[in-house]
Amino acid sequence: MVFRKLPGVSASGMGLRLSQKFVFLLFLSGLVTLCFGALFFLPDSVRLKRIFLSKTEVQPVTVGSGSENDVREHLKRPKEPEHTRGMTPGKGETKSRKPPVSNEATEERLAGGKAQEDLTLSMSKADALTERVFDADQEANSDTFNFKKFQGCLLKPALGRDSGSTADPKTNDRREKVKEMMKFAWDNYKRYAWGKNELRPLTKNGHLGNMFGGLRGASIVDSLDTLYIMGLMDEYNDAKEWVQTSLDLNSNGEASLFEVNIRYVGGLLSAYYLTGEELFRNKALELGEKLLPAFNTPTGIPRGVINLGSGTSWSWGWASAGSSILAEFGTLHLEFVHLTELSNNPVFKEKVMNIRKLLNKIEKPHGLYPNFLSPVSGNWVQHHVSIGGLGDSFYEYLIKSYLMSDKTDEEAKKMYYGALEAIEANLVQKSPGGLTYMAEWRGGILDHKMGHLACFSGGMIGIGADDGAPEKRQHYLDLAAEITHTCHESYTRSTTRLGPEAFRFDSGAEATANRLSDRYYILRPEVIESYMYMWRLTHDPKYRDWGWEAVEALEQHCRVESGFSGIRDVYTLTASHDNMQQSFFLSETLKYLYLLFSDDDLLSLEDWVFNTEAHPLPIIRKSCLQDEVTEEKTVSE
Ligand code: DMJ
Repeated sequence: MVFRKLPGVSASGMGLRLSQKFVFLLFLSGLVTLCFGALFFLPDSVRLKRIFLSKTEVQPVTVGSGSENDVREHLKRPKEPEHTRGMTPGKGETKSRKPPVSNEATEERLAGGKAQEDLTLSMSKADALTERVFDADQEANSDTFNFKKFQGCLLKPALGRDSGSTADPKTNDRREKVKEMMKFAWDNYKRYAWGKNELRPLTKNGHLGNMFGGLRGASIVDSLDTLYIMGLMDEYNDAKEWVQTSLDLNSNGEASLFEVNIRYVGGLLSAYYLTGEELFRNKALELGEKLLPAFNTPTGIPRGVINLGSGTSWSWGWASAGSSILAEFGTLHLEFVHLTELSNNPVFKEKVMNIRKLLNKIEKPHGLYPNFLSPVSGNWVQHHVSIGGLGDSFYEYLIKSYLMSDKTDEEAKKMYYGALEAIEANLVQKSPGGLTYMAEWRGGILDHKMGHLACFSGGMIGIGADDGAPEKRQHYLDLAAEITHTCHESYTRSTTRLGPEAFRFDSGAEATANRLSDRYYILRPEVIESYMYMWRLTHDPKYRDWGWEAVEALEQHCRVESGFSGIRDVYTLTASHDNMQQSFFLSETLKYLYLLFSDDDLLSLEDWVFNTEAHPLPIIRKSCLQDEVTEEKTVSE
């Protein structure tokens, strides 16, 4: 082959230039590849990454009411070992990664009632745009909430005429006993676990866990309102001071959106509404703002896990096909409506109204709401329906949204009664022994099991009874009483007189647990919660007696030297404690007991609804709040 010589360039010189060019080009292409590769390591919020990867990162999830086979296939796939699970996603698969968790986390998530399988988080594919919510105007507007006027719109003083004490000495003694339990639980938390999330009462130390994304003091924030209504003012003041000086919201960990919302946002909101302390309002708004990026998904349905620092969000790895959980995204409404109320910023309410809109639009199998929904496609991922874990508080928030809106939110009302009708038609069962219970529904097949979590439904159906169709009102009240009775039976049929985590109505079981793994009791409130509502609605003294039975059982089996602990088996008297004083024991279990032994005007149901963590939020009386004439109407407390 003849090379035509270029002027002034020798053949060997030309070969050298060519190979130099080749090396240069090779280097250049390597550099470009490296740059693109590096994009994958940038945090999700970095702009370049969003520009280059946003389209390709959002992968379709194979879901939908019509694709149950795909879903079954997905569920059948053998699980990868935890340390590698989902680390190298293939095309069309969900990215997931293992969060920095210990075994303790399993207990915590079970405590929240939402974790059923493992703890792998699947990484969000949508951008986590951090949203600066408050512009200067809105910040100015946020000062417009008039606390005095709000108080003037309450029908009764928040704490009642005499802080809720009753005319009956026996009931008052019981009430004092519950207060003593709260003080005992609190003092031990303060002594051994101050600033941590929960107390470990056997080992006498604190527990942080990883449910709250690095936030601390869950027991403090969860206790503020309980301490306040019980008149434990020194303790309340310590709690308030801690919030002021030590509640740091600038944490950078992965939090459960649901848990942070119900415990922290809910706890801060109710502390504000009870006390008027601006500190609580400001903290609630600051934290609410940090939760907003979780809604940045193709549908606006938030993912379950959020990094409070970066705003990046994930779906729980155990939730199939990167789905979001009904009880999690459906349990934001009350708090977010109040965040808008207090800030004058519509963004919070808009986010939850968007969830509502999607749920209204989507087809519901037999009128039921399945537990898993894809935040990408907006379709159901599985047809598993439950009034217990994974579904529970979604239904609760429908009826409470209606009540909290001063009965103006007709859409919530329609959704609630529609859902209840479907539940009655498909889930409500009668056992051979005559006990009414709520079964679980799996694509049309019933699982005759009821979780402790589902026992809240007695109270829920009770508070909704009065606004149902006139011909159904008595029926709903009867149904509420029957469910509450069944849950009470699950307590009385155990040796400790505390109820198991789940009880069954098959293979000869009648409100008893037959599996070892269902026998634990972790200080949960739901059964007592229903006693409290049923007492307020009927004044049947049996509910107070049932509550007292629970107090005695808690004292006998859960009280230890330094606090209260859950137990591993309600059917044995040789106590095996789980060494955990859950924060909801202080915020819910003890509060509901205290209210059960108090007068109805302490946090009257005419003025307040309780969020799912028992934090009282006021009914929003728009017309009164906007009425100039009622300005400064005073309620003497
Ligand atoms: C609480 O955090 C709330 O009641 C939630 O709705 C369910 N789980 C616990 C109590 O059992």
